[in-house]
Amino acid sequence: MFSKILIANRGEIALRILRACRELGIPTVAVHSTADENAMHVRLADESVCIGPPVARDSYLNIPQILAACEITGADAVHPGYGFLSENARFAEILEAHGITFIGPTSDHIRIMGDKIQAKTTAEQLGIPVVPGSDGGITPEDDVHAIADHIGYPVLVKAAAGGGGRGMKVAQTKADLDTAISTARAEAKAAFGDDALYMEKYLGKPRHIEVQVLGDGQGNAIHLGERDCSLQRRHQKVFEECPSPALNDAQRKNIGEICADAMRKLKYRGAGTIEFLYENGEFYFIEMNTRLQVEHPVTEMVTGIDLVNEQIRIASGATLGIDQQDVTFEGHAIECRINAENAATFAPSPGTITHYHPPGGLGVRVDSGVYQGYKIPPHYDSLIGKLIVHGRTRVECMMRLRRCLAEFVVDGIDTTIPLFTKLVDNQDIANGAYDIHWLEKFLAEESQKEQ
Ligand code: MV4
Repeated sequence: MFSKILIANRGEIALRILRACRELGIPTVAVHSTADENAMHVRLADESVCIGPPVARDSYLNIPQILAACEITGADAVHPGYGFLSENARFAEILEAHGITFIGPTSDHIRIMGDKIQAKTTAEQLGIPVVPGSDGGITPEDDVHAIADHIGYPVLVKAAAGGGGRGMKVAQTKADLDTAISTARAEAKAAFGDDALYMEKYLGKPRHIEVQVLGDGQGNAIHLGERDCSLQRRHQKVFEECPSPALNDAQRKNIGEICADAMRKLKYRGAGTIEFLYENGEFYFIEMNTRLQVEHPVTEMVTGIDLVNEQIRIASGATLGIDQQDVTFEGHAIECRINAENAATFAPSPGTITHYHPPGGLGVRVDSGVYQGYKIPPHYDSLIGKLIVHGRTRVECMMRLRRCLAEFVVDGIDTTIPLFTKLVDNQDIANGAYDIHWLEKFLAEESQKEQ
């Protein structure tokens, strides 16, 4: 096992990792920017190292500084959390070259999944159902009209280096195709310095359903069910649940086994998430994330499995300690992302938290990095915490969530809590009847009402 783990992140996820380390009896090192001197992860860690100025590029993304922090403290492993360096294959390679373990997949697997064309080709070879589309990328020499006619309109042009919704263009008909491709190519070149594109059938009203997997890099892998993350705004998830209200046990088992089998063949190591669009009873792979995800707690609440503990054990060379038969799904969990933003306009709202009272009680988990008197710096993303609620049924979970939202006090700044108060009382949400476009439509209607 590791003698010391450096946590290359901040906020709630740094605390989440720290807690897993503490339970394993492993000392921790926090790294922080000058803006985060008073952050909770710095206070709770056994040691801390300041790695640079507020701007993330010079601190949380500064590889030489993080390496130096490992050297100074004697950390022999790094947990990257999510965001920042978590899917940076070069970072994983550099750490390994210095004899430090990257708590995550191999750099090869990170690199494959980072290229959305390679990810899709790999998924298809592994037996995962994919969205019908171009066979690999589309080049200027290809007969793109023939490819699109074969797929059938509408088609979606995507950037290989994209993901998270950047660099996508829909062509409703043949007349839109050339413009869609040239604008997508120009945007991809400008945004990623890589103009590789591919084409897919455009799905009109899918849900976003993702499968959690764990592999040990030695050919053992399991799935931990799915999460429904359809409620998004501008490609940012807002509300996530486990299980998906759209699936039955047989469907879960089927897609879960397909994913676990694929991970066995790939000899995948660590935690991963296989993302699908789900429409008319069919799953279509879109991307794979090779990191721990923000919404991992809903899976933990329903399975009772500590994903960060498993990531650390696996990274230390242990084999997967859990058989698929040992994974059981109990009840229902929902996560609400609490952002320091106005609940109607989504304007960022950094500043000092004057009063803080998180909810508690049975089935309630609050993962957060804030405290009363804490000043939220303006330099980072606006996620300040997550409210995760578990119930024996979805109805019980929703009732508990309503109670928790009423109890939650965060004064001094605007938060997204009032949005969730509206969502828990909405009939479509109560029915689980939503797709990836539902939230944006709801927000547009709400802002009309305000006028
Ligand atoms: C799609 C799609 C429809 N058809 N692919 C957006 C982010 C990226 N991860 C994939 N995305 C989409 N891919 C096909 N073939 C619609 C989206 C999409 C979306 C997906 C998941 C959650 C929210 C979304 C919002 C808009 C578009």
